[in-house]
Amino acid sequence: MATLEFNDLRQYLELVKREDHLRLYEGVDWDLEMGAITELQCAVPNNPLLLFDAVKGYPPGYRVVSNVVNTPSRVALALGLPHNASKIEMVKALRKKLNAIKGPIEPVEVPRGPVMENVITGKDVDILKFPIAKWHQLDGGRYITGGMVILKDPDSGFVNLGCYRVQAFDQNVATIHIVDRRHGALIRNKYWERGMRVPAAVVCGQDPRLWYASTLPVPWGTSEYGYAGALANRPIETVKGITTGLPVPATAEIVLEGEIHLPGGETRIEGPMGEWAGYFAGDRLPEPIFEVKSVMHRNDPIIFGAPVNIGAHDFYNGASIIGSAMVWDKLDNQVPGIQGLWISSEARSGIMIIISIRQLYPGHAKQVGIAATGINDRLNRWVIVVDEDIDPSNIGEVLWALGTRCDPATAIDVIDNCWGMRSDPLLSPEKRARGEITASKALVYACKPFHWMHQFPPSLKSSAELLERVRKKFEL
Ligand SMILES: Cc1cc2nc3c(=O)[nH]c(=O)nc-3n(C[C@H](O)[C@H](O)[C@H](O)COP(=O)(O)O)c2cc1C
Ligand SMILES: [Mn+2]
Repeated sequence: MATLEFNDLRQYLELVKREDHLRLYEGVDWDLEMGAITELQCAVPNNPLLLFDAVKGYPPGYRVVSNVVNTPSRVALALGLPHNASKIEMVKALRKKLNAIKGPIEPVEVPRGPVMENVITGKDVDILKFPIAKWHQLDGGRYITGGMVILKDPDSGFVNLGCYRVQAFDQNVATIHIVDRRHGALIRNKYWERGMRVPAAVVCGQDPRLWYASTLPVPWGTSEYGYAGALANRPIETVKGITTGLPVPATAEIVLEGEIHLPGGETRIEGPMGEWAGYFAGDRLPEPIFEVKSVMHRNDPIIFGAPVNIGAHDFYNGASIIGSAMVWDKLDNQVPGIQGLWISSEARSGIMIIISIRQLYPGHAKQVGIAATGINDRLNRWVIVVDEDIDPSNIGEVLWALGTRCDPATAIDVIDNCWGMRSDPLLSPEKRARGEITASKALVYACKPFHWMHQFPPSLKSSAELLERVRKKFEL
């Protein structure tokens, strides 16, 4: 059997070429065309991973990939999960895998790595020599969307990796947009409070497991390097950054190193950018610049693009598997009877959680709803609780439950003034101006009312046994 091992982005692309579907495009413009192709492909089930080479105005070899891990089969390849399993089976398999992890596997520093094939410093630095895309029509400029920002906590020395958007302005000027409560912002602010610029490295193109780690709520104090090492079951190799001394992945495609200036210093108006919720909703504010002092890159470098798109087959389709596994795990520690959990990708990251339960006692469904919304760290507007016969990842079945088992007058709880986000498209201009960054949420019980569930009309669905027997007999 062919090995499914990989050690960096290139080896993962080879794996996708062999086991899945990779499509090469040449002569595409970085200015909106790459973005539009990516967007169109997100409407196609089981769409290919997109590789852009010979981008308009750029020499061959300077490449960009998009739609990297947005289909269940490519998530399975990246995380070593079973292929062709149902979404819920994949979530279960990932939970098992994550629970088997004993702890972080710390990275190891090596003297040299492929990222050092090209080293550029001083006046020769030019980040626009890479075909960084403008993805969406209203984007404020060109964006590195699937990169990772490496920062070191000046107190404890732990190294944090976070996926934050990076806008490329000039040869050596970019900005890094970090939301307030992120680890990256906490670390950055510590330097700023001490009147210091912030040493930072931006990685564009890396092992997808490392990238996943940089997008997940890995606890404060645990380096995403250690988490990714555990996912890969081997330590991530790093080399010392030539400007910052920060550990950077030895097999990274491109690493930009430099300093984030102080808030009172040089700034650029950042954004807008098509964001997670599918809108240009965030504030357009001056952002202190990230001054790039050196660049390292592999020969024929590949930028990892991860623009947001609306579509059943976009990035969130894959992210749902991971998010669902993490929330389900935490929920299982608090309440019994959880049969399945799915974070709807269509509703956007964490906005809608659907949970199937076997109802065990009066109030059980409410307990599940309340616990789930407390656990979810994203902007969670909807929790839908369904019975065990409903597959939460099958939106048709969920709508059936909503249509037939949810009495709106009695089975929806609305809770107002919960925590919100500035990038929430529903945040009114008035609330935004007052700094009242809150949102409401609904806990929806689309399950049979507990106290008369045994009198609830039986479902017309045939038993699994009958269906299986007939399927076999008539080769359906
Ligand atoms: C494609 C993508 C883009 C993201 N862009 C940003 C961003 O621009 N700013 C931000 O603060 N978080 C962004 N995030 C979310 C963070 O990566 C995520 O919350 C992560 O857990 C943060 O890591 P940290 O807790 O170590 O800071 C993005 C996530 C994804 C998947
Ligand atoms: Mn972190």
